[in-house]
Amino acid sequence: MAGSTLRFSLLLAAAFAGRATALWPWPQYIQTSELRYTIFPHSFQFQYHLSSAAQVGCSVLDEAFQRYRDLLFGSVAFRFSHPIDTLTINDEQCLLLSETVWGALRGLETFSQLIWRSPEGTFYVNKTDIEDFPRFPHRGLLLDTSRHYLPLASILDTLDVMAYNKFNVFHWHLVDDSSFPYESFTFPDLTKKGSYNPATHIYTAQDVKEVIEYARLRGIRVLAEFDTPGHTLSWGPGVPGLLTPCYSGSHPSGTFGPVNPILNNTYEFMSTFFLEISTVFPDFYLHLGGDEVDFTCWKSNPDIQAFMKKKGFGDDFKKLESFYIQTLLDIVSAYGKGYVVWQEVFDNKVKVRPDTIIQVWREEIPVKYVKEMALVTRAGFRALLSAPWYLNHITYGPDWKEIYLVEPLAFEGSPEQKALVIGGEACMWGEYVDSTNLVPRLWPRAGAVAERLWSNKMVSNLDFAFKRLSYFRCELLRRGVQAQPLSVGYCDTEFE
Ligand code: CP6
Repeated sequence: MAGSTLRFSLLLAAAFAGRATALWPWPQYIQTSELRYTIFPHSFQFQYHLSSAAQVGCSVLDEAFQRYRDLLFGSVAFRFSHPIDTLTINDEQCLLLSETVWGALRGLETFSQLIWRSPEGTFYVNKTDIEDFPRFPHRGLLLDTSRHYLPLASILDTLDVMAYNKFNVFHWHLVDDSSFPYESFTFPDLTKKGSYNPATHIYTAQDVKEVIEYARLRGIRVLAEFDTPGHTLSWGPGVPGLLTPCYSGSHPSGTFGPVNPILNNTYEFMSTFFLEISTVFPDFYLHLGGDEVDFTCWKSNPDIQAFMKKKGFGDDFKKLESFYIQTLLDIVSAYGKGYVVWQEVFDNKVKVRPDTIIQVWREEIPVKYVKEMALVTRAGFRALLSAPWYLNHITYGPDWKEIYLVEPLAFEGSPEQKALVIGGEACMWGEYVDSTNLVPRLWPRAGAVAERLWSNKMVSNLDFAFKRLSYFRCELLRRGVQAQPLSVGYCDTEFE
């Protein structure tokens, strides 16, 4: 208890220590002082410490040094291709210690947020000590590239801003009912017939590689989602026979429903398709969807009715859904991948591997999301929280506050259960979002989720958050991100 009291007083002290209040998200421990150092952009340089395991040639950090130099000093910076003679006075060095390159990346971001500029244009950094680490290991952001195609540049720009916020997982909801922009090399017809425009509105293998590498260099994993058996209308044209034909009375109506779960062909297709996906996306995890399966079409189809009878499923279509998902999960498991699924898979009592991650997204149904977190973790599964973090929902007013005040562990459960919450994700569904409105709708609102997932639970004062987030939003503008305002006011940097 003494430790947490101390932490809190440090936090308050820092709140009044001038420019350090610009940090977002707030670090775990910070000690700042009024003492400030001048930074001379022309002689400033990032260097690997002599004792560092990482040295020049570590692409993640070499490139990060370049990016942060540009971000901080822009065109005033002069790039050294050789180390300059260093007169090292202790007070003129800033030391960043980290066990991993990923931690060093986060530290560089924090450092960049500590530097400020006087009205005369001089750069300063206050004497500061920080110890930092994330509260949750999974800090994700979902983008939906099916309802509207997002140009590659929108995705890459988003990854940059994610890194500014210390997000570390890009959940790429690649395909859905509306379009299939992922270019599959095993099934090119999926894209040719399922994308909005196969000449322009697709992600080629090269694009996908670029996203993955751009994300990696910023310490971000790419979690690819291929959602089945629902949300798959766009798969239909490219793979004849994959979707269930719906019936009106005794005749096919000409419309299609979810993936047809009763055919061997379906599973053969999924085996081949997910073999490709397992190799294209290097992350251990794939997201297999499983949400919002509409049973109307399955119910109407006589072949499915007969299959239900044969299997003894009665008229419980959840059993049919479970049959499909279980088969799919076995296929993907065999490729050595782990998986994340939406909560319905858990709600419908599908037998999943014990290392499955359940993503909780429903606010109220079948139970309030807080209760769902308790149920999922009581069953021993790891959980991701998304229900209160739907950024596609907008209202007039400061809605970031509600987002910010969510406490992911505020459910009834043992410490072991709480430890199963690995984090959460902000979701930006795309029905009403494309590249014209993505950026201001995301930022700085997603930042509220980022701080909740990074900072100590006790960092929850709205006035303190408002000051820092407003400042951070201005910093985003300075960095070229069209982030929307939190309230009335202006930024010094607005018209630079
Ligand atoms: N698409 C998919 C969606 C949603 C989900 N899955 C969704 C549902 C409700 C709201 C927003 C988005 N558009 N594939 C649910 C996980 Cl409010």
